[in-house]
Amino acid sequence: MLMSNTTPNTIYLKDYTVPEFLISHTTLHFDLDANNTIVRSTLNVRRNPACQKDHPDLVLMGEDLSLLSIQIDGTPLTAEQYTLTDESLTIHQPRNEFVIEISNSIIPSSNTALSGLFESNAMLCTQCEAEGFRRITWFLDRPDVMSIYSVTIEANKDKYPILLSNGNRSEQRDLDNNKHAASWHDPFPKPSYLFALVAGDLACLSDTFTTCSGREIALEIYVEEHDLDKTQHAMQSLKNAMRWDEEAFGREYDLELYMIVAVSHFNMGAMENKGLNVFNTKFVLASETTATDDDYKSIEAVIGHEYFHNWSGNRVTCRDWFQLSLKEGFTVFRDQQFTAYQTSDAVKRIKDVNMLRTHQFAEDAGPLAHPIRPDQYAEINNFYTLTVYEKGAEVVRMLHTLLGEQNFRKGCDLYFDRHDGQAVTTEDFIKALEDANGVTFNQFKHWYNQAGTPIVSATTQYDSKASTYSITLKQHCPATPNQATKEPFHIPVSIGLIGENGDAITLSNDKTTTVLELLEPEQTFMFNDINSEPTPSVLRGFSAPVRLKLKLSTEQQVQLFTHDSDTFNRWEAGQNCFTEVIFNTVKAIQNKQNPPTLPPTLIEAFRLVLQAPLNDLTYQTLLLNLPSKAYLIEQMPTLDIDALYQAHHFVKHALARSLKDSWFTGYQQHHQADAGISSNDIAQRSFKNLCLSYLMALDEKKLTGLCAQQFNGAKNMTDQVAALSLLSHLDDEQSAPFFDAFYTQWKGEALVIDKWFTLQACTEKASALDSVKKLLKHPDFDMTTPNRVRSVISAFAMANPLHFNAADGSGYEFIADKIIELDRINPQIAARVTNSLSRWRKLDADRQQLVKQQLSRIQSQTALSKDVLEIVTRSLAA
Ligand code: B3K
Ligand code: ZN
Repeated sequence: MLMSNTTPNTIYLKDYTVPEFLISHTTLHFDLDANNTIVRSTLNVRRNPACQKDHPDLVLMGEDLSLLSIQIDGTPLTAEQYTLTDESLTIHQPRNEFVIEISNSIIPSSNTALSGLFESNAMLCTQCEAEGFRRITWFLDRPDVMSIYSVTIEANKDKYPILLSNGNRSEQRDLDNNKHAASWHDPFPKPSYLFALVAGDLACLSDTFTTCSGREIALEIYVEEHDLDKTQHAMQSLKNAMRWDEEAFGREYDLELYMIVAVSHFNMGAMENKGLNVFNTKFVLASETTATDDDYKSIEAVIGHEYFHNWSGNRVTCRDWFQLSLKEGFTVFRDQQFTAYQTSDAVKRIKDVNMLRTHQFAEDAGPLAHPIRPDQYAEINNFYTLTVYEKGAEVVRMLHTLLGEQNFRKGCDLYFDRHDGQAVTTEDFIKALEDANGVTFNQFKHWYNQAGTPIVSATTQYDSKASTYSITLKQHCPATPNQATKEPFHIPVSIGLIGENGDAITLSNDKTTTVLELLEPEQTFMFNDINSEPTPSVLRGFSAPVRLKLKLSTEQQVQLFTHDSDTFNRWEAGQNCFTEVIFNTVKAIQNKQNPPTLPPTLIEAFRLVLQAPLNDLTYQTLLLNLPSKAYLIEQMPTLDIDALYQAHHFVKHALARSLKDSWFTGYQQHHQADAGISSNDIAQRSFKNLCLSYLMALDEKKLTGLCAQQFNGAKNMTDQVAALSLLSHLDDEQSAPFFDAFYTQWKGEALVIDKWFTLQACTEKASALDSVKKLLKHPDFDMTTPNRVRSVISAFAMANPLHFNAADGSGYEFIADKIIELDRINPQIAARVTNSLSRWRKLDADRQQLVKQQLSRIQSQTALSKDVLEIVTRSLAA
């Protein structure tokens, strides 16, 4: 804890030095008790030959620990031989090689920060990434110290019949006093952040997986007994992921056992601890009645993500936390490829880009912008960001685009081979891709050290006499904190040309798509033998994380929306048209003029898509979806939230009215209350729920009745939540009975009740903030459960921009109160919520003042965590 107004200590990448000592073997003994756990650790320590320092001290990190005893090579240390502070245990000038034994106690039941060893319901479990291991015992808690772990856990047999740790089981035995012990050994050296321990009364779903080399792996998913029937999908997802990683990346699983444990109290989605993943229940548990189709998909994606870390993160890990994107960006790219393979390339790409542009671009445009490999931090947990993860994945995707599938794979094979068992840097990753292919990526590396979203402006010129078509691309990247100017990026711009009749034009590479490599601030690319002026389809597949500025006429956009063979750009054309229409409507509202009417060609193009039988109905649904309000907020230089909502409603209403019959027919054709969870059922549901949302925009009694009918007759969570979400904006008298019915039906199902909280926190009704305040008094609300906090407080701050940005500042004040309260319980979660106050520069002058007041109020609190202090300080910095 820090005193108020102190700037948190900053750690710099440039200061990195190799560790002075290494720990070859770590033996841990736990005597578990929720109120007093005794940890005994035995570390085989030796001087690091790579460190040049003479007689260094051994500085072990530790936090919130009580020291019981300490000895070296069997002899207790005298008081002069060591120094203890709140953050470290220093052994003065020890020998070159020795065994240190430390005994300490911790109190898991009071660990509400959920970092280290903590209690969740009746179980005990750990979270060590990034720096939680030091809250268990003193250690060289840094990722470049990799050690082999042997662990013994001792506990009461009734309370904790299941005792788990990393690696393979080595022994289980009974002890006196109704206790028992289990021993585990993990043969793979690992950094402390991958250590895990779980103890509890858990039920288990078991299965097996036979690897490509014929080894049989035991698979075990542990949950609380009452959730056992919701684990099948997670198990199938795990098997799919294991198979895919063998086929797509040649990666085989290494231990005899792979375990997943679902816990209710967790700061994030899941954690890739070696052989023992710990998951938020949200990303494990699913049944048709309790989980939506999207929940099913995210479970498969997260299970895949954590599994893929076994190679990209665990076997090859990060040298230091600045390299976080080495494992996270790469693993997100791998999980995206996996999901695309399991579902649809087109749909997956659109969803990922939508998320990136809505949320990561916002981060890159605000005071918290940082490169995917940051060069400084105060609290590393604040850097598990969309930039490090999602933009990091885009950077890997660009490398994949530039090298092509096969060469990219060659590079990855070399990377895994060369660095197996090592802790490395993003430079090492690039070097492996370069060496495997005999190429260099010097300029490309700016993607790692420069923050901000580049703007690429494109202009075109057609010369009918010479039959040439040229495109000029200019790049520029706005300033970001600590980086006023930038070097030009290496940007792959995938492009195709569409002829007059809508056909794709064959380009000089005999293909209809080619990748232009933009390296200079400005570059012109020429296409020959082009017989009439084409429509350009630029940045196909969103080939780089940039903002593209390209002026196309409505006719050209409609042509792309109708004919582009690139599924991403086809969707993008529709989005661009509607973005323009909505922003024109915003302007009209601001100027108190009549809103413009929708271009008839656009409505017609929409009608065609709506009525056409397409192969991929989920893709068709996306084509018909208006740009979200969140996306539009990011696109607006100065936010006018009220005008934006009005304009969005106006355009949606106009589209709903123009195509009312088709929406209605679409709904009737695809609505089947009894449908299951086949991909076709899921696609039909997404389509008809979109139709329903247009119909509800008409605000007609009969159509509200249709929605109510869907709610009442719903046999799956997707339909129930889709209907309830549409009903949630009606006045209380109309919506309350539905919320009451939902609560009565699902009381006790925590993940479903989270949805109930969220839908109320996100209502557009004027009473939103009052209901949020009421929800916090609900007996099911609990500040120590991150999922619950996210379902109400984060939902309001991040997903209800209308009321969060209320003109009187009540939204900001409320969130600031909650941040202050939360910070004393769980700093990581509090810091996440604080992000919502960072984008004040895009608000009007009055609101800017209101947010700044709240940020300063938070900053002036005593004993603020460094997590929140860092976000507040950076948010306020000029
Ligand atoms: N590596 C973890 C995230 C840890 C977050 C620590 N604050 C999950 C993941 O990205 O797979
Ligand atoms: Zn990850």
